[in-house]
Amino acid sequence: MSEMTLVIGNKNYSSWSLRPWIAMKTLGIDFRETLIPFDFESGNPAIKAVSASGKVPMLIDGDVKIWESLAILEYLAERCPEHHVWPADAASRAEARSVSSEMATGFFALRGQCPFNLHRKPSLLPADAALAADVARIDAIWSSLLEKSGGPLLFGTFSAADAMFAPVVGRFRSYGLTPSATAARYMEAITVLPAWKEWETAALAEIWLVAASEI
Ligand SMILES: N[C@@H](CCC(=O)N[C@@H](CS)C(=O)NCC(=O)O)C(=O)O
Repeated sequence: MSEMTLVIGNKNYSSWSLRPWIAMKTLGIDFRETLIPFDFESGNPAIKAVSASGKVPMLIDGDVKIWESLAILEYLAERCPEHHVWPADAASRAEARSVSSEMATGFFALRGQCPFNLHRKPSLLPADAALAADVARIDAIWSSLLEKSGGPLLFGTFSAADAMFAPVVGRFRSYGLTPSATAARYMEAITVLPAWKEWETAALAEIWLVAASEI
């Protein structure tokens, strides 16, 4: 089998890229990485040359191109079943897919107001009801899953659901959003993952600045 390539954006800013990347690294799925820095002023021509959607991440597996982070995770689950991308138990798997879809399609206040930005010096934004509601819902998801599984990750060991929420952990930290003690323990469990550390170190070494994400 040929090696897969994951095309990603700037590690400091590309929350969607982090999702399949941290999953592949943590689950031990081999891949080559191609990083294309954002070039918003020119309309990201280098990304468009690779990805018809104009967005990253994109996984390339021979002739097959897969985009949309959740679709990439599903593709990996089928292609590499031995790496257990989703929880083994059917009920947990269904729940993991539910919270992952909720993440992929929601939380617009958090996503809009708190762009992923690892080099941001943590500070609070003005209080906002929609943002507070997103934080409360995420906290409730994490807390109920952790209570059920016993942690340290949402379904005990790492799964695609953790990949989907890892960038949220980054946002909570960068904007000083403080969840419950259980959720705070989950944030700790994500940020001690070797893959998280590797991504963060690379992000902090980047020199590109995306003005729209500097809040
Ligand atoms: N729904 C997509 C979102 C991908 C996305 O928005 N990627 C951003 C980077 S984090 C991007 O490529 N932006 C480039 C642009 O909008 O021009 C996914 O799940 O992969």
